[in-house]
Amino acid sequence: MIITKDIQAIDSAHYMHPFTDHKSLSEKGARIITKADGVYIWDSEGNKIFDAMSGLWCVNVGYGRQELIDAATKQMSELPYYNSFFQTTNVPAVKLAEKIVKLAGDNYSHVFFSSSGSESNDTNIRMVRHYWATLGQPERTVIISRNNAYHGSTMAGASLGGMTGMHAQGGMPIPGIVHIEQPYHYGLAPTENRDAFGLCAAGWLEAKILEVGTDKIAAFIGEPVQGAGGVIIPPKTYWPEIQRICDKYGILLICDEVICGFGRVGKWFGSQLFGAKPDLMTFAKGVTSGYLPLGGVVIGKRVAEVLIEKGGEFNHGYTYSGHPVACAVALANIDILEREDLVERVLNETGPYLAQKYTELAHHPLVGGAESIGLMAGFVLMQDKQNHIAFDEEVGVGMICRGHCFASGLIMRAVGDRMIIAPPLCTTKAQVDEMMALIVKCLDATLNDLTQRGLMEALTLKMNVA
Ligand code: PXG
Repeated sequence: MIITKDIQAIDSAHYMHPFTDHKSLSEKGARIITKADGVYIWDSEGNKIFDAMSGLWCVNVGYGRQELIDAATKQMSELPYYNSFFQTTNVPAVKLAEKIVKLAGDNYSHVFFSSSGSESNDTNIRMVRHYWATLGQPERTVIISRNNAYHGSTMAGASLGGMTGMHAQGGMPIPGIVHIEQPYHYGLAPTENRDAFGLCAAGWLEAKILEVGTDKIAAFIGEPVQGAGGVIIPPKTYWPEIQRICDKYGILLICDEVICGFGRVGKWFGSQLFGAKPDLMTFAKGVTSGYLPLGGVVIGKRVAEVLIEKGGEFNHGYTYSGHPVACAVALANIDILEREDLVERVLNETGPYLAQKYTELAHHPLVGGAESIGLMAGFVLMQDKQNHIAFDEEVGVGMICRGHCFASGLIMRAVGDRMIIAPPLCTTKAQVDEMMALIVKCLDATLNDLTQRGLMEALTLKMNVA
């Protein structure tokens, strides 16, 4: 029997959480999640909550999958651990590398394993610089990334990312990483033609390449759809143009597929949907549906051939690279995704259904720029969407809305004023309906709350005049 108050007190005394203001958390106490099944989680007070964030964008096959538990148990009893450093290997890692290369397509030949997205992006930096040094161009070191990107929380990951709050702590970005503006149509140029804006945003890459020097650039990195940045879906013109620019200057393209990979947007990898052919793809999260930590980099033939034929020893690796239990769970997870056609269902059934629901949601007075792709979606809470007027930052409207979601049994994430979801890929259409009803309920509660606080007066006045 869990006594909520006791666990909260110990939590507060000893457990330092990621991305958390501990002073304010200890005042109210952390919510203790105790069990989960399918798309639902439960807290220690017995509340059932619809997890519309799949944990943290990772529990793609849903909670409580016995196949994953069995795969882990079996592998743990056979071989719980062995490394791949000293000319040894293990069967699950080999099979998983082969499987991931197959899913990635003809362009790819190898996989490097880590235990997280952050580590994988560290690997990417090491790998692209080693690649260019091997080719006799060691001055090609600079990696171009984007504002509001998320690539992890290690020094390298946070530097690649474009989160100003993260850069402000700890002296980042590290040298050799520069940023361009993100392709956020609704936020940056809502009145411009969307496709024209996509080309313009890709053009910022070319401008940066020319500014830094074409012979200095090693690679460009981007998430096919920015996740932690608030589900920023780029115009369809963006990625093909990015690819064209990378090809023109011969620079490597890295797609960070940590969120988009393994089915989130209705393809095995997001780049496959958007018409890009990255040289390297970062993955983590959905590869095991979060049941165990695993990440890695899918390596294109262009890079693999150079590293293998001419690169000598790559002085890089992690204790848990190719961890047999994590790899066995990943194989079982991919098996579920295939057997239940989950990726295809996201593309043709649940994704389009969610898109239709988000189109309807756009009629809500608070909702601006509602859009979705596959099973990820977002909108902005707007004070006056007709005139594109956002709430004052001090209002913290995202947090107000998130509070109503928590209270109503829904996990929906706030990124500033953007409210985002990424439910498990096993979510059924009936569960999409259930989730949408909760979202509308929370939006109505937020509107009511804001109205009572006198924050919607301007809008009410305008609506009355209209
Ligand atoms: N790349 C991307 C695209 C990610 O979304 C990482 C790398 C880093 O992965 P690890 O496994 O090192 O955490 C991520 C992680 C959020 C949130 O607030 C998102 C992530 C992590 C923590 C919080 O949405 N994504």
